[in-house]
Amino acid sequence: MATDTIDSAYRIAKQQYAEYGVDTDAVMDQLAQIAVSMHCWQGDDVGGFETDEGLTGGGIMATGAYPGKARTADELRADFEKAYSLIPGTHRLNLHAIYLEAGGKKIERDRIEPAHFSRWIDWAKGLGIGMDFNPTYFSHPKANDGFTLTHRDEGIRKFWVDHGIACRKVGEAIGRELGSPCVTNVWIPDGYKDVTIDRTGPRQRLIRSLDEMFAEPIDPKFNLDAVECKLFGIGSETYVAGSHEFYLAYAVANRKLLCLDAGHFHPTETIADKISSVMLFLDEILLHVSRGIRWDSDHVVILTDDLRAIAEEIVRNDLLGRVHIGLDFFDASINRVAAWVIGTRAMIKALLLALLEPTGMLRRLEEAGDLTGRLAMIEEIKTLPFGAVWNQYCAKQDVPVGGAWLEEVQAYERDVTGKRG
Ligand code: RNT
Ligand code: ZN
Repeated sequence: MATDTIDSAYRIAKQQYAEYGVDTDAVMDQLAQIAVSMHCWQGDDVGGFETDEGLTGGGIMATGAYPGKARTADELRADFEKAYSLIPGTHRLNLHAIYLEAGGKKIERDRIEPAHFSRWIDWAKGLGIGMDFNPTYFSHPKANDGFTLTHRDEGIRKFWVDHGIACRKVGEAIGRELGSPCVTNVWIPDGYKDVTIDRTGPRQRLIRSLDEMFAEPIDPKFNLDAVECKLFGIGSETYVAGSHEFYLAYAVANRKLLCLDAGHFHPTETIADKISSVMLFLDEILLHVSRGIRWDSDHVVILTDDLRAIAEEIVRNDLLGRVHIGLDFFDASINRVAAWVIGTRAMIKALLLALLEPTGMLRRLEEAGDLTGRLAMIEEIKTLPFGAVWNQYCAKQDVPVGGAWLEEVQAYERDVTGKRG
């Protein structure tokens, strides 16, 4: 798009928003401060570099066979950089433990060390971005029967506790090195496919495991612990030990971050409405912004009403400093670099829309009991020229405006990802 067109459209948009008391320049400055944590696992279908087997077990699945997935950490970093160059703002990298680089040596999960992630950390330092981290409780022989931190076998349970402890140390090192706290998020698949008699026992063991993992205090300047709840998974349709009630209570009682994944509730249950409740009892939370279709399918995030509602709750309640926004989707049926770009740009668009909302006016209508006016104005502001501000923001941030980014991904596919065997 021609710079002139972008500029003149923006000038008109700025006036229209000003009529509602919204300062679009200030909004763009504020938006530039928001870092979204981009998950590494979209780049290779949650495979990681520990083995060549890819994602096995854990009740999650990447479907599709689009060619060109990253096969090495170098390829994944290159793909990430390509995506990153097409997304406005400064964001973060969210890494799973299976993305370690151990120089071809087999490192057991309870033995991982910050050194195995030093190339990632150095690379992030070079880009000037923060990092988040995740222990990996799936794709492993000791997780094959569907149980990890809740395992009845003390040896196996201990192994996974030690993995969690090792990962917190990696998180601490990341936070120290990069000068920005690393959110280390614990998600386990543990649960039963069918009718479950003892729903309490696994949860008791989970408390014990978490307490053991979190026993050593780590400076929150470097590492923040999060726990992620879930309703069900493939193979754990009836019972998941780490349910919402379980982790909400655990997080409140132990001052941990709660991770709310948009795909982890009943299909019509959304996470936006949960934010204002849990933030009354927790200091900080983590979001896994995802898009479930009929189940926890982890479709690429797009600008849906659900996504907008999440951003609105964060912005309306002034929670940008306490809510960590992470993405969690993995689609193997489309170009993976494009998937990152589409999903992350959608998240940023939702935040921009929320920041552009004349919330003060809507709030006053609500407080005055003018519910007709509230609904009427919510509908009216939907057609304000948001796209002109978005284009201007992309131009200011020096990334492609509109669909121009797609050509860059296509060229990258031609020259790089498409050549991978
Ligand atoms: C699984 C959880 C979890 C994973 C990642 C890969 O249902 O959402 O966050 O998607 O750890
Ligand atoms: Zn998740």
